[in-house]
Amino acid sequence: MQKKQATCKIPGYDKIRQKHQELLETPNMPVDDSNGVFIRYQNPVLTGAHAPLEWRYDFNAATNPFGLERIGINSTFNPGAIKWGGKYLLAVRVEGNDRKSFFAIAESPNGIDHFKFWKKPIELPQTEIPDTNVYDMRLTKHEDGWVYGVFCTERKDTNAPQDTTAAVANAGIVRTKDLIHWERLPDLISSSGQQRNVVLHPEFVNGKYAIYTRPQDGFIEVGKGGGIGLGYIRDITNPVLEDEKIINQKAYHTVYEMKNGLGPAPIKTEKGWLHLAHGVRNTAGGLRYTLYLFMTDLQDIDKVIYQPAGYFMAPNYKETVGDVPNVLFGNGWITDDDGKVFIYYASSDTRSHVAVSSVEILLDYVMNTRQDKYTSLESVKAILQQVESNKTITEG
Ligand code: M1P
Repeated sequence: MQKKQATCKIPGYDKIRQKHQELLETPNMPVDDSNGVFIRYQNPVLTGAHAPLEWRYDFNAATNPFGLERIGINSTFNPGAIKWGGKYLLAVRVEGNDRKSFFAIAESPNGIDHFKFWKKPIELPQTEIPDTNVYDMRLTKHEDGWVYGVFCTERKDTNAPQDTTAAVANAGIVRTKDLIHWERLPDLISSSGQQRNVVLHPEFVNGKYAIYTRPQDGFIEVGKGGGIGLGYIRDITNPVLEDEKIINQKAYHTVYEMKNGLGPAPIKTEKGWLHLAHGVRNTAGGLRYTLYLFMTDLQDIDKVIYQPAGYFMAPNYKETVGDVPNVLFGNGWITDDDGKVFIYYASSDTRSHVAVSSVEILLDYVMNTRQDKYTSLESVKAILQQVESNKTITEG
């Protein structure tokens, strides 16, 4: 049988390309059920199906006569975010069918739709001990002039060679001036067994780099550790963590009862540093991840000055479904010059979404929502007080 020419296109390619293009060009519309604090959008901004066809298909009919997808992309989630050259850029955790995650940049002209991956994923430089898996990059435009990407690097726990699930998580650090060329710095050096959800603060504090952490004893369970920590680094090229202390604790019977972790680098406002974080509680149906906000003092960045009770955003019905159900995770947000805030979050470790708010609204939410008083009775009292004060309005 005569071999097909190597330059042949696979059958059905035009249809695949057309469907992919349609997906990329689908407009995203606001959902009409806003609670006033943020507006969700109808469609995810990125799914596995958004991944470029060139990553997935071998378009040579001689080597792929049936036009099969050769490399499957399972999910696109937990994106870091940055405004860059007027565009909205996401550093997305892309996970293949092989379970390995990597980072790829996707950009949109408006932050809401038309997100398109750059041609190639990021080929992350390695340290002496290569990463097995990498995920959840937080992008920080630092006042030292670099853009830093701090991410979780996961490796096999060599102390438990027989346990095929035993792993160690730490913070990997890269920096760039153009989001194309990345310089790898040493991983975070801390006294904690493991670290995840590590985020660089955008400004120096007393001449040092300030970095948010989440020390933990085990890979999944935080154990005796946990809580959002803050520590300092003198030299980012030798990132030894000093003076780490927990600034935002987990607490019994709250949405962050089991663990919590910071999302993106905080937004600086005139009232304080605005933080987005995730809190985790356990349920009979497994872990539930929701997003919450808090604010720290502008000068004393280790001091929490506002923290509304409960969650800011929880998975809606569609978002509860995915590879790891009942999870919202947010590690990227972008503030426009007019104060509009694009909150990028992922649902159930599967897809990425956007919700839109503003600095003004988020400040009002954080500063004027009641704090948790930790009992049912206190929650009822808060409602009764509101009913009472509403009487003067509704009953004249
Ligand atoms: O599966 C939910 C999330 O679990 C981890 O987050 P945390 O360490 O806070 O529990 C991370 O693996 C994260 O990527 C994932 O979305």
